[in-house]
Amino acid sequence: MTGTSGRTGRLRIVTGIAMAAALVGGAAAVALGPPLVGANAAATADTLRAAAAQSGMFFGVAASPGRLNSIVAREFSQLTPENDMKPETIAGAGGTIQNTGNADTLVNYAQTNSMVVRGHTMVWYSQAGQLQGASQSTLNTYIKNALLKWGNKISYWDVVNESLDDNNTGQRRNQWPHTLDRDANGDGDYFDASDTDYIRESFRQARQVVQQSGLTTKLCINDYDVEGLTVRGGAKNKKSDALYDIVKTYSQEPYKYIDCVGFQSHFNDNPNSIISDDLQANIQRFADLGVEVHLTELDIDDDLSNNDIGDGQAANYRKVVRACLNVAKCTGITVWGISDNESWRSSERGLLFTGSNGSYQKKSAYYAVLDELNKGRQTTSPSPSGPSPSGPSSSPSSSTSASSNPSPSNPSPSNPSPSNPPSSSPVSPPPPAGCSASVALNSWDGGFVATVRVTAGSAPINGWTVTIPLPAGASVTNTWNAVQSGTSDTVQYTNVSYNGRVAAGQSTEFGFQGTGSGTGMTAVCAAS
Ligand code: 9MR
Repeated sequence: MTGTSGRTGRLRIVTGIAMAAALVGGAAAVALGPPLVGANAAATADTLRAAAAQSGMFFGVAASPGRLNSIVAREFSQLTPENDMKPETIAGAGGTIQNTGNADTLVNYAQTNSMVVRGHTMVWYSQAGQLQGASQSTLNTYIKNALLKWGNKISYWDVVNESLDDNNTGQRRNQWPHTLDRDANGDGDYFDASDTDYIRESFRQARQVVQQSGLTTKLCINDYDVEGLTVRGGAKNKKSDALYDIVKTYSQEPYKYIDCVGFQSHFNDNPNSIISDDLQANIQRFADLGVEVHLTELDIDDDLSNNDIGDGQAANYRKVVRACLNVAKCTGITVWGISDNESWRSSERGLLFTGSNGSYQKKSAYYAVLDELNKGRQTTSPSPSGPSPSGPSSSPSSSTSASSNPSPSNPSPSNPSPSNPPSSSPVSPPPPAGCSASVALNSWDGGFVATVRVTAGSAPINGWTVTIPLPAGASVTNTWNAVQSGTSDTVQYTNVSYNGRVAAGQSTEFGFQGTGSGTGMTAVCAAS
């Protein structure tokens, strides 16, 4: 149930789970908690749950009954049982359910406090208890029993957890339940009709139960080290690509089994566990399949000394929360515990509070997350697939859409950007000056994400326009942090309100996603 492979220097427990939460949507149409200080978009929310609710997101926590002190309901709008819903605890013989006392306590607490619940987890090689080695038929019995036990009180279930191998191989694991798989035609995947795939079968069963019982519970797949398009050094994240293939296959016709994907988001110094600059692009890639994306087990090592992204833990939290906020279908974030002292990885001090036994102090990471949540979503172009009708609202509230990173109306004292000072600054418009733009590309079969870096020349600029001739057959499907004009042939991007001003020699970035091949693109920048 645990593993150390691929971890640099420290033990990493490789377990899996997925969280559940569904802010809005089906049975999960749960009000987001106690008086929502931030429900009025004009106000600044002073709890995580209220701040997230402004963007139609949940902000959740993993807990066990012993940790249900008042801070949980005050700060969090979603709850994941950290261990109490794992088969190790609740699976009986032959796929029955037993010993649900702690899980019931958590579900009842969530109901009382208007929190969404994520069931964690059904089919998993680790902590499998009496399911270990079970047949697909027994797994199916268990899946049915687990779904029916709590029904719509559980908004999201991690049906399959941690199905993929460590070390960026892009392969599935080889231990049970993978031993149930059979690649009938030997083509290297389990997606053909003649193949046997425990992922497909488990989701098929879950979907059938949901449909036949009229449940609104959403069905998720969850994994770690899948967060970025790339891993350290810029190599493709093959594990993420493999997850993408699974979600793409089983979320679309003719299956339509998978509703949501969880990026566990245990960020640390491991080369495959870093916070890469393309996190947002990868969230967007999955979101564009029409599924909800959640960051399900977030914690961030407070010493990412080998991961030179961000200035420290608070900045890294800010970056991760921002990546989610900028994708409309990223509908929730869950931290994997309340306090460093009580975390599964306490030595890395990865959470938002310190202290124990209900006596908690907020860390600077907490304030960074709260501030970032209060800025709301900043998507400049909706996902082509759009938010699901039953999903949380994707549209930013009036104040949050206007208040972006950091906007004149909502400057962020803790994260001033040289490229975007508050409007109150007595800055006279600089003379027009030059800029340059470079394109970094991440490609997969049939698609790509381009990250474009705009750099001011020797003088500051007040705005920019980037022109990019696309390769033949390429077409843009989505853009963030810029205003797009055109989708094929030659496309143009101009700055949005918060990233037009760039100090001399400084840079800002925007991105876009496309179909076809983006290879060979160059960009021309004009400053204004
Ligand atoms: O946080 C959980 C810890 O208390 C357990 O001892 C451990 C057992 O494997 O599982 C931890 O939770 C894991 C989650 O279920 C799946 N993803 C990784 C989490 C951290 O290991």
